[in-house]
Amino acid sequence: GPIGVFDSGIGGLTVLKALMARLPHERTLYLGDTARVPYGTKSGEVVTRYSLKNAEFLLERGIKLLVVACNTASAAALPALQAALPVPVLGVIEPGARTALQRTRGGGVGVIGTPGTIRSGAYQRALEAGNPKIAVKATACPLFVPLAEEGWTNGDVPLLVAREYLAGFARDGVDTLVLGCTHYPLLKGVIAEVVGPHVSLVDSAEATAEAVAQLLEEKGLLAPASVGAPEHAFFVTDVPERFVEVGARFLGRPIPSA
Ligand code: DGN
Repeated sequence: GPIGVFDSGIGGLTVLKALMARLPHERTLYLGDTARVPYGTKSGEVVTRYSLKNAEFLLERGIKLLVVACNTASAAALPALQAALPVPVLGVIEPGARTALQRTRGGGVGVIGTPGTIRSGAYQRALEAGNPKIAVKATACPLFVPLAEEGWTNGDVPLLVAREYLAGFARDGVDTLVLGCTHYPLLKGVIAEVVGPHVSLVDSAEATAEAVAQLLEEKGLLAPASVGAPEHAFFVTDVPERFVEVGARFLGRPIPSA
């Protein structure tokens, strides 16, 4: 079967992009819950309910593994999804936290994400589980999501917003910063400019793709190397126009509109 991937909307396409690069032979099914986006400002209970619905849709289509390609859904719903599903379920938080712990040189780890992700404390717990002495500084950056979707990823506006959100990280001596939201890799440039060259940025999407590859290998679930390119199917819960248009920027290639 294919790998199932869901997100609240288009953001998870940055995770899918990393998955496609790391596992070029795998078929994928992507579901963007565009009717209910954003998840980042909703309660954990509601996000869990939506997440179970998304998982059910993908499971009916025969997926062998589920990737929760949304930080907010991973933070709120991972245990519920793992309990409910008969296939392995991976979120983006554990892999991102693990990479950050490997990379920090002891100066502390910063985490940025949606209000829901930061409020849940999921990154903070994952980091402290790996290293109880780690200093964690977490900040919600809600305006980064609309900026990334509107394509305002360069210039004065995102730079000013990034300065407001991130000034504290430089002062607190954080040496590693987790981009704990699917949209933030698009703003890597301005984020790096604000926090400076001594802060290493962790892209949860890449860390997650690596974790998926390891899990598939361990379980003997890797797809055999095929002759042609594998199929990538996309589903949304609202009309597809905006997903197709904005999503191409997140995925780095055109999205077929069936
Ligand atoms: N995909 C969400 C996340 O990674 O937290 C961001 C989009 C949203 O639901 N606000």
